[in-house]
Amino acid sequence: MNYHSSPIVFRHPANPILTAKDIPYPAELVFNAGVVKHGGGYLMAFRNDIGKLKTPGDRSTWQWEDTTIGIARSQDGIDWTPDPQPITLDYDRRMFCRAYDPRLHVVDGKILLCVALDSINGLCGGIAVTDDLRHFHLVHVTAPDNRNLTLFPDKINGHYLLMERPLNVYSQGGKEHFGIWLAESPDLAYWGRHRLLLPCADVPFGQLKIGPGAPPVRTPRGYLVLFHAVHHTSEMTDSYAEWHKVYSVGAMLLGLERPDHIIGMGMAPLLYPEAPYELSGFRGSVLFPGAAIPEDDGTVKIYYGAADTVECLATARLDDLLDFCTPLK
Ligand code: BMA
Repeated sequence: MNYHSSPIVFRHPANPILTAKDIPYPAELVFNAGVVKHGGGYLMAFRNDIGKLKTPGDRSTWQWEDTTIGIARSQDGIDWTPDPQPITLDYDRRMFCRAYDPRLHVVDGKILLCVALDSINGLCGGIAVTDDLRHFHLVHVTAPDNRNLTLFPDKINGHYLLMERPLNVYSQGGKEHFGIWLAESPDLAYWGRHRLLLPCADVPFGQLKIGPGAPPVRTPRGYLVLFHAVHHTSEMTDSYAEWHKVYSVGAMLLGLERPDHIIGMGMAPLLYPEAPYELSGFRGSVLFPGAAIPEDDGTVKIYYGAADTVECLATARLDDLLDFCTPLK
């Protein structure tokens, strides 16, 4: 299948909008950021992989020495100024080795950060709170294997609502074939009512796996959700061993009263790797959406990591995005 980006999205001419050279501390790959509007401006939390390859020359074991999460601020959502230091997150270093792929939310006026956490016992998701945007405190860590957590902007029936993406390889014959799930909590710490929202089999361009990307946006027509979707291609998308994957951006619409009900979905990618900074980098052909910010002028800013190397911005009209989600019966 020959996919391409939808004509309703426009890459920003300033792309990439944040790269390692903008960061005032050691930085090598700056990508997969979360963004919220806060305090009259914009706030970004970005991933920064640094250090040396543990096994130089052997790309099949590429692993970076460390990953930090940085904060950057902006008045217009385009020009960003990073804080002087990365954040601290209080994960147990005997258990976990890194936190990455941050998502930012403001729920009930509180800033909430979701992250992925790697450990020798598996991949987990974490939810953290902060008072000062420097020190973050974990209030929940999932059991492995699960990550890509994103929270809804409102409580539903008094409960926080979360999208998550378990990596349930055992039931999939050891292969990737993962979908998006929902869970609820009265307090962010205790989660229950886990249920499947969208299996990847329902996404034509996400046959390997899909995962929550941008936290849901409340619109008059439903919650707009941008997600990442991964499919296999016979072409080598990166010289990384066995790397035949393409990560693109999909869109769906969930009911306002029933967010566990999908009312519309784009059956083709919204954004597909095409620009040079998307096609090559640490890992080519990877688009990883982390935020969708609606603006007063009817447009939406879409933030996404590109090629696991830089952070980018695209824009679309909200009405076009909603129309893009074909109603489902
Ligand atoms: C996923 C995550 C993302 C990354 C993507 C492509 O599994 O690790 O952080 O952007 O792979 O490498």
